[in-house]
Amino acid sequence: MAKELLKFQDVRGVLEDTIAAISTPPGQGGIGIVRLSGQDSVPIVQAVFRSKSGERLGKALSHTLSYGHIVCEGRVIDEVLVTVMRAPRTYTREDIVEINCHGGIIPLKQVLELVLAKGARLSEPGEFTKRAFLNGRIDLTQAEAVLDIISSKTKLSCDVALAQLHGRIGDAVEGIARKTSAMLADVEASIDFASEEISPPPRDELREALLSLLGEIGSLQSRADMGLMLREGLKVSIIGRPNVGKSSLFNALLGRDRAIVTQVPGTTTDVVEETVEMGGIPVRVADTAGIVRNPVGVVEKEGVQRSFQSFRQADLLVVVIDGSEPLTEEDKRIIGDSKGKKSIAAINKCDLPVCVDCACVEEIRGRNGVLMVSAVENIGLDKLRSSIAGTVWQGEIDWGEQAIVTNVRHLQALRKAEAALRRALKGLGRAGEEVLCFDLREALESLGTIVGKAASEDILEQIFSRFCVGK
Ligand SMILES: Nc1nc2c(ncn2[C@@H]2O[C@H](COP(=O)(O)OP(=O)(O)O)[C@@H](O)[C@H]2O)c(=O)[nH]1
Ligand SMILES: [Mg+2]
Repeated sequence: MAKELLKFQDVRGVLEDTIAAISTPPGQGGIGIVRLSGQDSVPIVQAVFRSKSGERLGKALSHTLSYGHIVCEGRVIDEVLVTVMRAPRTYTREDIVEINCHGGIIPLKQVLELVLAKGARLSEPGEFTKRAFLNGRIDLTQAEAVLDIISSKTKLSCDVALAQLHGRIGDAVEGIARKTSAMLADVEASIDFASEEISPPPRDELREALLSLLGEIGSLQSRADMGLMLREGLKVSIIGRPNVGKSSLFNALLGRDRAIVTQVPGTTTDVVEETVEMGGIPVRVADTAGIVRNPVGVVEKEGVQRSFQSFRQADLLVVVIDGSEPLTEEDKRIIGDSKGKKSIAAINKCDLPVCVDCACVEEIRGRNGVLMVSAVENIGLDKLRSSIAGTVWQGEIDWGEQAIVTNVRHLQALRKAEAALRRALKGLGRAGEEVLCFDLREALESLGTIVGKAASEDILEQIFSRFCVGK
């Protein structure tokens, strides 16, 4: 792949540098690592390293540790363990040296400055991973997966990112691209060698092949909603009139007292958000100020406005109703308003005698998704959690088999490829071979951007700038 990339991107100059960065998080730690990648990694570190055994670093076997000191003008900067990993069996496919220092910011900075002074260049964010991509070790989906693994919020989202790192999405997309490319080659041959009586593939055959490609893209897209939720998290907003127990429910779902709860209506004046895991999905839960028809005063007005904003932005609403009181007009209005969105009605305070007319709630919002809960007595909360997760998916997902699109960029490119293939399908029998080739090429190009075969410098910049410096 590296070769193909060089055709449209001049990366040679960039790859000649040796880059260096502190790869561990800032602050104090047991150890801290300064990492170098590039052809001069070993000589640069050798120039500042004095091994205990007296052996030069250049002589060290690949993937071994050497013990010694980093020294500057005869002065010991730190006691270190140095790992030498020689190309190509490394993260970047280049020579990599990692200096394991004592994990304080001062020694790390000094060691970094020293290797920079000896000729290394400070790496840009994500540049190590970018090199792994440019050197053809991983495709772009795998580079993105590295970022997803680092930032994943639940084990499940981490598992899906790991599957992506192992090439699940890349392979699926490459498979589709290969078939598209083969079809394109057949049609092109019939144009180029028309005089030699190579006839274009039969229409029926082309139609079938296009439909099959569209089917494959469709099945990738069909799991994207779920995948995006898994990566980005599900936005849930807890809404209802004042004092029904929204903040209590919010705290109960979080498992700690995050929001203030009192018996005074109007206690919550702002939106409070936290992320919790439910059924493997990262869920961003928002507790909101109680919605009243005629808010009084600036604070209440602003609070209600923010509640509506959270309401609009949410993927899912949990409408809380106080079960110990009869339904009010405000309740009915809020339940009615929530009908246009995915929502669950939680009838709270079910530890107290039930006064609310549940049939009326069901009548307004439909039968499904009405749950009895008690935030204080912890009743029905597991059911609420699984209902929230259940709005993203039902049942178990077989992670072993499926490629799951978790990334908006991939989804957009799939949509573009799909549109181009649909145009090709529509044009069959009407438009000429040249038009068909044009559409197929466009589909191929969109698919290419996913794995990085046709990714522009802009796309790369967007992706890798989101990494931290030492990754
Ligand atoms: N008995 C009972 N009281 C509750 C329950 N949930 C909340 N409360 C009480 O209802 C009052 C208002 O709760 P709060 O969470 O502040 O409501 P919010 O205004 O909707 O956020 C407080 O006195 C809570 O202790 C519940 O499940 N059972
Ligand atoms: Mg509250």
